[in-house]
Amino acid sequence: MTVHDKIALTADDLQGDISRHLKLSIGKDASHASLHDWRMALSLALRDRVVEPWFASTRKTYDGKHKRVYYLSMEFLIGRLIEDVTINLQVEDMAVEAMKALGQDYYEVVKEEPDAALGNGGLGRLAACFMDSLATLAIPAYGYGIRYEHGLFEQHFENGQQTETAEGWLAQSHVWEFERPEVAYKIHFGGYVSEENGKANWNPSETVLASAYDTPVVGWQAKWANTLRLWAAKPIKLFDLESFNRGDYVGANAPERLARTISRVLYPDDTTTEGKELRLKQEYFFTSASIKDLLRRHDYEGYDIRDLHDHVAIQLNDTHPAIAGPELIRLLVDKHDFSFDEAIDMARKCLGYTNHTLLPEALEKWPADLFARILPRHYRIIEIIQDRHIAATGSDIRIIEHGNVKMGELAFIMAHSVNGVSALHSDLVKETVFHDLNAAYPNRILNQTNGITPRRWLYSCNPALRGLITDTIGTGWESDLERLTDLNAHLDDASFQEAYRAAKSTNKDRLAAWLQERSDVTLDTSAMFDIQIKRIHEYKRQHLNILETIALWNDIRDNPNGNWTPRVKIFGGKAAPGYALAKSIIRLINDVAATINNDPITREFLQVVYPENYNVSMAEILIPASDLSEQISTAGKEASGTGNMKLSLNGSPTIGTLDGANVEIREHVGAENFFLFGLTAAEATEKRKDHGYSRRAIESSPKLSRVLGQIAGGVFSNGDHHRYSDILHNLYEHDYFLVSCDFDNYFAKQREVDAVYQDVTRWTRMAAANTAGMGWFSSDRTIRGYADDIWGAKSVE
Ligand code: F58
Repeated sequence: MTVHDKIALTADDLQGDISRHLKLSIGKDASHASLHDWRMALSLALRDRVVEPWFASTRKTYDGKHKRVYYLSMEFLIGRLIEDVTINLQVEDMAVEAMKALGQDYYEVVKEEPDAALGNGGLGRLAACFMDSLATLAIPAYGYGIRYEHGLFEQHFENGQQTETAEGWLAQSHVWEFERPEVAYKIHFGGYVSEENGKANWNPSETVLASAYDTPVVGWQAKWANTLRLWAAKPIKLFDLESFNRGDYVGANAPERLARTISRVLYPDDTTTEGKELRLKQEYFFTSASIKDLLRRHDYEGYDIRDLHDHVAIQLNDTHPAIAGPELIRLLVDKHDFSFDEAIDMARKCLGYTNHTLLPEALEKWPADLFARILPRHYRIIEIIQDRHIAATGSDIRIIEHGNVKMGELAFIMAHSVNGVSALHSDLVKETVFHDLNAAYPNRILNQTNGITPRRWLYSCNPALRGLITDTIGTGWESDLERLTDLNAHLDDASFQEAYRAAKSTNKDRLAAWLQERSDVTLDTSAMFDIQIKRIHEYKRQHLNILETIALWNDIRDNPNGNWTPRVKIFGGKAAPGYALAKSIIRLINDVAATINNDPITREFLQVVYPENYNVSMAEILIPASDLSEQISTAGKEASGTGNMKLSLNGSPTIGTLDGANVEIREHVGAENFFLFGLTAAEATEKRKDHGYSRRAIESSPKLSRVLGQIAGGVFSNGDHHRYSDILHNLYEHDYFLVSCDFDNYFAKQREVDAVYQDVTRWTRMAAANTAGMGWFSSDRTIRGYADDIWGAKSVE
């Protein structure tokens, strides 16, 4: 049975459904319908076809008594959904045809959809890829998160500087979701704990409702569909009638305003102290609702609470939902009469924890007094967990220490398994942040190297390459990505190479047209497209890239008749609003772009572009068009990276350090197809002991000294000598991220890239070898790893 039989669809049916929804659900006549109306109608028609597989999956899970996975994540960076669904249902051609018959351009309609940007970066996008793979593998699962009213801020550049405005994806109705007013839980905060007959009783001072909204997530070829359940905060009392009647109209709305604040906005970072309380409330809010929901389901299905771990696997996506442990214990002890030992044991059997960072500033901790004020019962439970942990292991690691509650330690101690997200990162997790806990709980730390969904990150975003792959090795690779190794037999075949180049060229043309339309910027599509797209952070070293760009500019100006390889340097990414140095780096990139792009001497060889507001949809245009992938973080600092995987899969060799998953990418695509440079993680650690290393490195590099001198001299800031003193001071005096030490090596490696790029055959082979070698990085492989090693969950097939 084909997927089309299964969902009973022809282009005619789809056309009929779209027309019907336009009229009956949207209330518009075709002659007056806007692009937006057509999008709503198309989305609803597609959503209809997801419902059957969704119900069928729920029934099978229930009937077969299958274990369910609960993926708790503060972030799900899903992007647009129309294409996702048409691809997974395999109805793209039909949708194009149906819309055409209705006088509409499917691709224009698709572009009208706002991104669901409920995440900051890699961690949130990983959760979205995991949802796709869980559905594709038919593993019963729920994603649980927050239905933020405002997703990640929109980024603008004013005089090259980042400014932010609120994002408003829910300003239009979000047709993919189903509101579940009947599924709502009371979530409490504050108050005090009393004791009655030896039982603790939490008397909270504040209560809000967590109300569920479900989005079906359909897998490849609609074999299975899971649910993404997002919680919105609502007041228990909608309206204060008494205040209203007194004429206090503002006060009358206070309960609603207060409650809604909790799901109002996605935190762009966790570095600010303001709003800490609100963030803690957000974390508890969605975690508590999710735990209550899964317990209710367990009970509804008639299972014994003592068998919870046989039916439930809860994965904590970083520490944000780490309160899940204490919350589950609280419910087991206070409501189900478990002893503390039994409850701790049960919670641990259900919980897994994924660590995504080693950066100390990103490891969550809460002031103990704040924590105890908002969650008094949980605070007490954490003390008990800590006591039992110390008694059982003799470890001197504490959860509450120096006036802080440390969420990493809590998550670690409460999970039966803790994983890092690349081989190197997992090793470093053992050696550094959780060194002592690893000794106390040997074998608890595992590795699950990240992955990406090939449906979105190749099939959907790169139709040109998709076509070539299918023509060359047939279908099946979409859900068995390691089949891409079959391409290896064709790497030296001239006609394959030509077709591979043609596909890349199509994608570069598409990017150029997009940029022309969006920002009136013209790109030379014969130039190398060199791309760095990710959040702006010192450890990711966008400044290394822009310093190298300036050095290259200098060299070209010194020798304008040299055999230069034309390059377009493309940057994309946002800085956390409170992260001053990252914002300076953005400004520097934009300033350098303004200078270089207007230089008639270098213009044909070098261009710098930085489109504002990088997001998932932009990534889908940039990634297929990339020739060179910049993965240049300081070794030991990028936990994994997933953009590195997307770029390499789409035929963009990496220039990179031995960091995160770069290490494994290089192993899979072959060292000869990867441009390696820079200190290793161990060398970086050694280097930092070498007092004054950065000044020495700068002084011994004529190129870098010259570049920094130009910046200090105001070459890129209209003579303003101080605009970049923060970056310069940082590089000369601290340079913890070793930009100065890696600079010369990076510059030299870039010139090697230039040379290889001129050898068209060699370059094409390299690019195609990247595609062929990347199959292992499918998130299907990652999810199988979690299912087997952590969750004990099975595919229902
Ligand atoms: C990222 N973390 C890692 N955190 O940096 C990246 O190496 C890895 O590939 C990815 O996770 C997936 O494992 C990340 O994206 C955040 O966005 C935090 C969210 C909460 C606020 C602070 C940033």
